[in-house]
Amino acid sequence: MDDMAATNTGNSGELDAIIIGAGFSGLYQLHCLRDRLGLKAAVVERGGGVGGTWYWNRYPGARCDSESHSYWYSFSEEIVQEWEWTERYPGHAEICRYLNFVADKLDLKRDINFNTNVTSCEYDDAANRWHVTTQDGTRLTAKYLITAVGCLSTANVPNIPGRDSFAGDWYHTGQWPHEGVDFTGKRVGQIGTGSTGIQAVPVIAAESDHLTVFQRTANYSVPARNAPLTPEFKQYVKDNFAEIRECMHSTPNGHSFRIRDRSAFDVNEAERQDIYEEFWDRGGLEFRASFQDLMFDKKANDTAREFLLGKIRETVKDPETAEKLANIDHPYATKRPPIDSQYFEAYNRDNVALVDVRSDPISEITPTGIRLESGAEHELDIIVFATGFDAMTGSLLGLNITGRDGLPLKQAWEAGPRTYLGLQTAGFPNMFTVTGPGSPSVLCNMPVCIEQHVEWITNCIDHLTSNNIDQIEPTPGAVDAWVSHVNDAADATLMPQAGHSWYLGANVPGKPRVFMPYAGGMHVYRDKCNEIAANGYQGFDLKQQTVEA
Ligand code: N01
Repeated sequence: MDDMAATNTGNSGELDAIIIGAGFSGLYQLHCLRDRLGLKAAVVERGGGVGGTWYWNRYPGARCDSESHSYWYSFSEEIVQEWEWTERYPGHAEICRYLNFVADKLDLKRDINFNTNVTSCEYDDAANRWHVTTQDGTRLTAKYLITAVGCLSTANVPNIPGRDSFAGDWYHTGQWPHEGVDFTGKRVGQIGTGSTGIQAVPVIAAESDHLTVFQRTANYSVPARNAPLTPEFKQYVKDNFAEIRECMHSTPNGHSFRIRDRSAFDVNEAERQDIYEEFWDRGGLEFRASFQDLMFDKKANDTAREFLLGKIRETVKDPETAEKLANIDHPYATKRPPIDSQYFEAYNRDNVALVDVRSDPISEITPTGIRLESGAEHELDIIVFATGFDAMTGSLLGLNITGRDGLPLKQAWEAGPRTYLGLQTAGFPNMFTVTGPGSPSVLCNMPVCIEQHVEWITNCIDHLTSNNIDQIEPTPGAVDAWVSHVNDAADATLMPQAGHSWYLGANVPGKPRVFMPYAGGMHVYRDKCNEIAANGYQGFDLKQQTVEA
């Protein structure tokens, strides 16, 4: 068990609310329902400790791409003042320490059932209750079900023929062993060059005998420029947190920087290059904020693309490898833009090779390595799958949720997720999802959208309780209108142009292709949610139930 884990507290029986997941969302949701509303609430968590995504993602180089002073809870001034981050971007271990600190400070662990897998969640129409069953047969019952399972928590391990015949060891980055992996003297193959793969490459390259990277889609990356935080910066954050929070709450992506209010064509080419150089030197996700039209105008985006491709060619010494890395098929930031620490530089090492599996796909995994369609073989001792997640819907569908009249969520979402505000689905009364599909979620700095959702859900439940309302559920019309608005918001950006993106579900064979997150901006979304609540929960059906005698 994890060293920071708590024991299973054995919460069971009849509750007001069951929360699934003990990551950023579930912890705050528990605090709000239990300590603010005084409800009887418990969390069910499959991991042995708190952390959610960060409990599992312990792969080499795992670090958050949001800056530490924006990647934490902002609801408590006391917590902000007591906690101190050490680096510009927090590593996974520090994030886990932070979440343990918060959980202990708020005394949350006593109401969390760790090491507990949910096997089904069933809505009982007659009783207006949710029954949650766990793998040991325990049944918890509550009026409200809150799924706080994260957007990127179900590993996507591609079913490549022969995978189970591999005589070496293989790992998925999102299910990394807690004891770590010793790469010393090993020939490692890594499949995948998304945000995770790009973080892992330099670290595995330094620790292993040899690393072969299997790249299907080449990717842009901007240096993170991680560094220890200075005492002055730490003090600045503590002294100015209200202002920092105001910025995070009023920007489309929830970061602590603003998107510059200028077009890429408001400046001449030389000035534009200087601006890109300045943002490149500054490092991080802020590069995307250098001009306001990068996500909307293909020509503007092309200017960023050319700059970034130039950087790859400048950095990578072998021209053939540089061309493979620069052969990028989508506009910049239309897939989640990675940031890195010496990613392209790693290809200048003698022990790193790049294999383009777009032109020569993987045909099978053999006992000794990976074989390509051309017949080329790569002998390996370890395979690392940095192949991402069944994002946004995988973990929700994995809960085997059935709503009114036994309707499975899988069936309701057969053609893709259909929610109102990402918060609720028609036919699933009193079930709320934190950062669900149809909400800004993964297009926003996660703690910001998590806090907004948790607070909205808390206020909503408070409203229901205070007004003796038994049930809330969106109307089918409100769901239809929201789904169509989510599509329109995506279509207004360049993001749907990245055909292979997990935003569209395209990375999982057979998954419906629907743009899942809400691309209209977190600030816009926040206002909409507030307005809907202020208008008496417009678009939701609020019912007093006639309970059978
Ligand atoms: O996953 P991905 P990820 N054969 O899906 C390739 C967040 N995150 O874990 O693009 C060969 O982006 C796949 O290729 P393609 C962040 O939101 C956050 O890297 O499908 N290749 C791609 O290259 C991020 O976006 C932080 O053609 C295969 C890669 O595997 C999200 O997690 C840090 C393949 C998967 O990339 C997911 O990132 C890290 C196959 N069969 C990640 N299947 C933070 O800082 C897949 N690939 C918070």
